[in-house]
Amino acid sequence: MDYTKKCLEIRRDILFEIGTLGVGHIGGSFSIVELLVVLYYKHMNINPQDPNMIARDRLIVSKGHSGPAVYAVLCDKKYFPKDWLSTLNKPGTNLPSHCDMNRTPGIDMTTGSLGQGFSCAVGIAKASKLKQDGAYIYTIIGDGESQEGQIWEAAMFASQHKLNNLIAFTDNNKLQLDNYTDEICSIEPIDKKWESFNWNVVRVKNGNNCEEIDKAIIKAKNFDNNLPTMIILDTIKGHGLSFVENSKVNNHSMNITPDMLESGLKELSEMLSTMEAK
Ligand SMILES: Cc1ncc(C[n+]2csc(CCOP(=O)(O)OP(=O)(O)O)c2C)c(N)n1
Ligand SMILES: [Mg+2]
Repeated sequence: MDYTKKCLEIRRDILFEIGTLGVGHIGGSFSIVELLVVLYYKHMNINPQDPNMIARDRLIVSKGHSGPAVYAVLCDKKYFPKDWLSTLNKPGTNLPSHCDMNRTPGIDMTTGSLGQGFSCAVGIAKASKLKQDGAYIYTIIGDGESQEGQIWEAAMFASQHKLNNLIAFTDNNKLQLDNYTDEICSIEPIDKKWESFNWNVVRVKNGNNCEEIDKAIIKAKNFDNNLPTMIILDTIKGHGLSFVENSKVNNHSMNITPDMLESGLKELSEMLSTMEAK
């Protein structure tokens, strides 16, 4: 798997989705592209022909506003046809801006109210343990989302119940809705917080590097202490496209004009061609 190429293609599709609509959560979608690619193309035991396969691995994207990123990957995996991507959040769509398990094949939990999806992931991991089905349950929370008390209630339950089938990620992109997380309500030292809740903790310095993410997941699967694992990914919000990344505090939900869509698609296509020429 050529991770770099796949990430460029996925970013192109996310930009297309949001640019076609004209507005959307592009920053937090771009920061988890590498994570989604490593999960869906290397680690997850899933079957796009049978989205509800028994004992499949699951991904609960608790920061549900990153739906556009998940849709780009699910579409590439052939869960649904490509023309769905131009319907993002339009009336009657199967791709609402926030993840909805009743509308989109491949979405394992309806999310968007921050904090709640993580509790669902913990519940699903507990159910999987009771069924002894051998599945891994993956879940992604945001750094801003980590300010929610509900996260820490679920965290206590997961370690007490020895949910070592649960591998969670914090997309630590340092920004929340309209400012730096540190300036609003800092979550640091976030690794020590998870350790004190009795979780295994792995911190990935470059959370937008597929190889580093892959190593962290392998490490999480190989702990032999029955505890859940939190992988903290130090990411960049809006990573991978210059005008999005440079917008920083303004890239949470951005208006994308037709000109921005065109220039962004051009930038990503040029990066793809440079890569292919090598
Ligand atoms: C309970 C709840 N409160 C507020 C919101 C509105 N909201 C949506 S995204 C967001 C910021 C989240 O920041 P973070 O978790 O860091 O996400 P990311 O940076 O990855 O986009 C907020 C406040 C929400 N969806 N749910
Ligand atoms: Mg954030």
